[in-house]
Amino acid sequence: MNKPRLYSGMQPSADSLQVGNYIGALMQWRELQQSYEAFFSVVDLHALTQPNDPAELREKTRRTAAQYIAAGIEPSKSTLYVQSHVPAHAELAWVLSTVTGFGEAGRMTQFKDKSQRYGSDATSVGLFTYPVLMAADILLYQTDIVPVGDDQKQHVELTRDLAERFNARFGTTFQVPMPVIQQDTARIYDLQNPTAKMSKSAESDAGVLWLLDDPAVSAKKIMRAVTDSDGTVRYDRENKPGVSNLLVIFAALTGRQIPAIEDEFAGRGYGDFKKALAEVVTEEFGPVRARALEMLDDPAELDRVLAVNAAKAAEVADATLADVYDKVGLLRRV
Ligand code: ATP
Ligand code: LTN
Repeated sequence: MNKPRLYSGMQPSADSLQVGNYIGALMQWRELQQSYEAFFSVVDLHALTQPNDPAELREKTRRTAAQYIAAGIEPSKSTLYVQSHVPAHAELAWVLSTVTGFGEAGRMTQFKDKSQRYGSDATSVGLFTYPVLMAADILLYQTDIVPVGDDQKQHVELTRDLAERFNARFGTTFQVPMPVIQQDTARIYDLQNPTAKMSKSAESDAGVLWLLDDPAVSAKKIMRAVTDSDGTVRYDRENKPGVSNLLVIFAALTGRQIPAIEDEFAGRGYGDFKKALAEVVTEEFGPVRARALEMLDDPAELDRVLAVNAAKAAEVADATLADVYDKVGLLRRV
């Protein structure tokens, strides 16, 4: 029996992933890879839409892949690869761009936000077509589900529209994928600014817990996390965003329910609670960090694993691309 297909990816936009990436994405990917035929990519072509130092981008790409594996994505079970290693992504993106409306792409809120921030001269055409490349990633693999954060939902909806339009115009070619959006509790906020999403590219890193941080540094950040003057460990997103965020992290990493954690810390101060959370974080990330650093000590072996997986990915992707080229009427090279 063929398992349904799953596709997801992350940009190599930092040296380390942060706890939000781990809880909001990697923990689910790890689970879902058991019941899906999963493809996970490090989307380095997408990362080119931000300014990058070339040597650093290469390093971040390796580091992101190493952290996927260290967090439990199994490269012998799931196809974990680097996007640019499979040329079909860029090729399908071109074809899809010819069936994407200019207005349609212009309505993407991520593009509107970013282009407004950068100004029109610093906004590249690549940033505009970013969602079309993402649609190519997904459609090449005849994907059934795409687990992503809320912010990417609109891009997956566009992907569905493009697939349906292409199928209607040229005959059934693509599986129409479903977005799988994790619930609100899986959203992790910045420890210093608990109403803003924790993010790899946050302006200050004081409120970001990095997977590859030294445990002592993470502990310090947790002890300094913004709370409130109420003094009780209780979940109340509206009035106690800082404490609620820490509770969500605690619950996600231990697999425990929030009320049970509230009970455990009833009548105890924030200090005790934070100390316990620091231990949970150290226990969870200590081994992940060690495994990732060990892999990064042997980049040749990591590159080899990525090459094997890129070849697996290309087999699937090339078949879809060949079908697309035929359907749209490109002359085959003999
Ligand atoms: P950047 O700042 O470069 O945009 P990011 O840290 O916000 O990076 P992405 O690379 O955009 O993260 O996202 C990768 C995956 O991690 C996505 O599935 C996204 O939903 C998830 N993710 C990112 N940040 C969080 C968060 N704070 N809480 C829950 N999930 C998150
Ligand atoms: N745009 C996504 C990263 C991404 C992706 C994908 C996610 C690129 N291609 C395909 C799922 C499927 C982001 O910024 N998180």
